[in-house]
Amino acid sequence: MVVTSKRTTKKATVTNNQRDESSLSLVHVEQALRRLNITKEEGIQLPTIVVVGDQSSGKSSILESLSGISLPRGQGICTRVPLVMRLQNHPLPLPHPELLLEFNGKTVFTDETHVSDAINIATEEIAGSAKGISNTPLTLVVKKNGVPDLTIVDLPGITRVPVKGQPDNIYDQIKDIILEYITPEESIILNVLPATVDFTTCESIRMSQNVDKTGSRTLAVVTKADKSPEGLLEKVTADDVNIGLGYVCIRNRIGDESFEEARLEEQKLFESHSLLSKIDKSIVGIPVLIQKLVEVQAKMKSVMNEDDVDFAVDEGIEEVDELAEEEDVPIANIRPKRNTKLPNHLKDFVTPSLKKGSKK
Ligand SMILES: Nc1nc2c(ncn2[C@@H]2O[C@H](COP(=O)(O)OP(=O)(O)OP(=O)(O)O)[C@@H](O)[C@H]2O)c(=O)[nH]1
Ligand SMILES: [Mg+2]
Repeated sequence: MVVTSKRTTKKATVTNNQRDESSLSLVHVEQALRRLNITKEEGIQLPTIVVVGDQSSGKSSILESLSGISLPRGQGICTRVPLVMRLQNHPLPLPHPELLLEFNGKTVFTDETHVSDAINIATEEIAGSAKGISNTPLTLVVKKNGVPDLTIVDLPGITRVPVKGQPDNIYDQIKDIILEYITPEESIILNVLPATVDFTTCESIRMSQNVDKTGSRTLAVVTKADKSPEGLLEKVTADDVNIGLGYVCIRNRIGDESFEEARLEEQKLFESHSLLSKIDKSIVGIPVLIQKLVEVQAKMKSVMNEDDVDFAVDEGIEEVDELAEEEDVPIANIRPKRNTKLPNHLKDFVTPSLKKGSKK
């Protein structure tokens, strides 16, 4: 239904388009393709998962847990530019995943050991060395055997009070960036809520409710379950904040733990903690979160009728092809690609209840 309205708009645009307006329409087509998450190299990546939450709520840690790749994380403001992580399954079991960063028109090849430093260097180049933020995104492509094809955007955390080196309007700047990413109806909003706080006070809830009133494309991820187990069961059962896609409670990697150690600790925590073990196993743990994301993504994709998507893509290709001729830019074929496998580093941790749940 979303695409239908787009289809009408786009048709009109193409019909009215005059060749002497080529630069204007190139911008238009590029914007439309970006909205659909189509890139020339990779084809369609629908839909995008956007991670939002208050500062230090554990957003980047979630991306780490999903990808098994170390990212900058820590206390105070850490993520200062949007990080678009494109997880892509590699058909062959590589000894090391292929990692590359794209920003400011540059491509930087990196590896698992250096990726976190490379992101910090790129962030400084984009947003300066103080604590300011920027809306210029950094793209991290991760090609790894066994990962699900997901595009996940990590955003700066919401903060109300500027710290030294931040402009007075830091809150508005962050809010604008978040709204830009969560407003398109193709975005799945992953709302990160630390177990340590009262969910009704979370600013990210208010923002997502503004653009997704029924919560139909909002999934809540409760981090730091290890830090505040008291009352968590009640909080996720009460659902005071209109989370349509439900909750998943997790424990991210802490300190220097390896990803495997972290998953074992998480598994132990939800199995044996006197309070946390009472939470239904179908809403706890990183493997459950991945399974849910893959399912939600597939469901949203099926809602967006294939014909409509193909129509939009073909229209986009036609338009871009025409303009590419004028601009002398090579355009690769654009086709949907999808993969719904669990990452290798999580396969051992899939609980029997999850396997049972996923058959439903
Ligand atoms: N104990 C515990 N600590 C966590 C958990 N998740 C994240 N942390 C810690 O919380 C701190 C903040 O984590 P980040 O992932 O950087 O948080 P963020 O939301 O990305 O922060 P900003 O980008 O600054 O908004 C780090 O020290 C993490 O190690 C968790 O599940 N349990
Ligand atoms: Mg972060």
